[in-house]
Amino acid sequence: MMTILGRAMGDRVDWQSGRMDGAGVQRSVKTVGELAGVFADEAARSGMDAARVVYAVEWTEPVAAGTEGGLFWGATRLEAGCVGDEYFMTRGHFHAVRDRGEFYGTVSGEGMLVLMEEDGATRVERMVPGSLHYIPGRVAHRTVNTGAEAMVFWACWPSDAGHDYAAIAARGFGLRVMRGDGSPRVVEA
Ligand code: PAN
Ligand code: ZN
Repeated sequence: MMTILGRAMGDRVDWQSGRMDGAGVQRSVKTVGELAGVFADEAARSGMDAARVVYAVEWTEPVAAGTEGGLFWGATRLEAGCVGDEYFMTRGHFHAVRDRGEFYGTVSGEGMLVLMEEDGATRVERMVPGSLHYIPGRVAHRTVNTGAEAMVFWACWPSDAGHDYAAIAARGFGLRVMRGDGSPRVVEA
């Protein structure tokens, strides 16, 4: 007896590179020039090549953004580098619908996931190939590449989560991850 399998959605993933392929795939790139105010050393940032890519995200939205009960899927490729002494990182956000959680799973590179509660309490988790991270609702999240290679991780988040960047622009995270002597330094912001 033969089982006829259902057809998967048309999108494809390349696990290692984090690249996706397919009609539904969206892509967003953030350059040094687009990250004003994110890093502690704004003078260092504005002196860098504004076109240099810090990170790129590819993802698929199988249902419309805002749909309750759906999921989005995608990968972030965060390049290696520093702004002054601070490692390249994502802007970070709370989900606009605050109680929505998320999974991250690292495939390559090394870094840190910075997690901040609504009261500002901040902690970090090490990201290494194979590390799986559950980000609970109401927790802001940012990733930092502390290695010499690009860091790639996959993510799955609710389609109605949305992204609140304004809350982070206003107050930042409680910790910053800086280049240290031999190993990264996690310092109070
Ligand atoms: C991720 C992030 C991605 C880029 O897909 O959106 O890593 O980071 P910023 O959105 O903070 O610029 C995610 O957490 N989605 O919810
Ligand atoms: Zn998120």
